[in-house]
Amino acid sequence: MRHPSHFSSACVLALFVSYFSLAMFWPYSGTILENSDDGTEVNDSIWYQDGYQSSLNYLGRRNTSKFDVGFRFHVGNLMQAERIAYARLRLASFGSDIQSSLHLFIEGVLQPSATAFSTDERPSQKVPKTKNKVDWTIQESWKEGQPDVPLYYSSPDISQVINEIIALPNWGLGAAGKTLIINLEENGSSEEQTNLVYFDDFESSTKVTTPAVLEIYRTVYDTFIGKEHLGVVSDSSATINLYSLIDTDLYVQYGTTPGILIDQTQPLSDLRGETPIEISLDGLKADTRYYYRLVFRQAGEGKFETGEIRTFHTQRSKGSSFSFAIIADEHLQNMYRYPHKEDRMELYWITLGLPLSHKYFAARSW
Ligand SMILES: [Ca+2]
Repeated sequence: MRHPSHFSSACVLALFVSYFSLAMFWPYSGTILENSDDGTEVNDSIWYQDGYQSSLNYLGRRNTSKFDVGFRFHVGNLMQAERIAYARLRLASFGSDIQSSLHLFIEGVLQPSATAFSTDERPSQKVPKTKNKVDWTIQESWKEGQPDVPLYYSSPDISQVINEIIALPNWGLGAAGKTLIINLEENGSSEEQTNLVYFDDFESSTKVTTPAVLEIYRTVYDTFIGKEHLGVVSDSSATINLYSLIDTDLYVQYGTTPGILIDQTQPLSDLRGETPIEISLDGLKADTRYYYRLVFRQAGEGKFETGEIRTFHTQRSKGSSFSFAIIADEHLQNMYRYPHKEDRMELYWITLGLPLSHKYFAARSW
């Protein structure tokens, strides 16, 4: 059999690894458990724990009315004084009314253990606040999701706010345990316009809600939401693809023996986060097994770390025998619309895993 080089085993392996990576490195999430863990505060004076209207939190400004939102997250797995690499809020949108732009900042409450909100303990009254604040400007309208098909919008990185809170010497030791409060504050939007976004408020166990989530990426490697994987393998080159949420410095070490990765790519500095990264390995030998690993750090920060050693095989010689798989676009993004969604994902992983199991291939495997 003759096979085009880009249907190489490396591509299949890469896809397999990347789907498994999604499962294995999903960020740690801080959750909301009670109705009083979130709500809207209007004009720093009135607290609506069920959301301002229609079970929705309002955030922003409508003329002289200011709408702020408070969240208390339960983060039982966080350790006092650990330093997380990245964090963001994810809010299930129910639309917006943006006439120009909505100016916000995100701040935390500097308490070792945060109790829930109430009329007497509104977000504005919870003190002291963190020194770190993160600006957030929203200019585009938010599209509207549905309870069974949520549409999430994400905040900028708020890791510095979280790190300031959990660095408190007695963080997590109070009666409310490992909890922390994050507030979203309207900050300087026009008083002659409406600039509001709406998102789901966690209300009760009987209502279908999509509560806000605090996503926590503890390590730099966790922020690689697209883990390193291969594409376009030829007889003399391969491309490593990667997607990071943060700015990074990185390069790749590679070679034909796993313990001795004698070659390396040109170091790349200050690569922008949230931008696809492609690194080419060139001058490779045909029909040869290669090993590689990432060497990376947060841009300009600290020591370099190394990733796991991964492997691929360059284009086989003509006439040689090998096994390969073809996969189709499974439309995984629609999966949650259907019943038994976990089963469908499991089936897909099994399908991807079959070629790797070697059992079904008598021919030479990779
Ligand atoms: Ca609530």
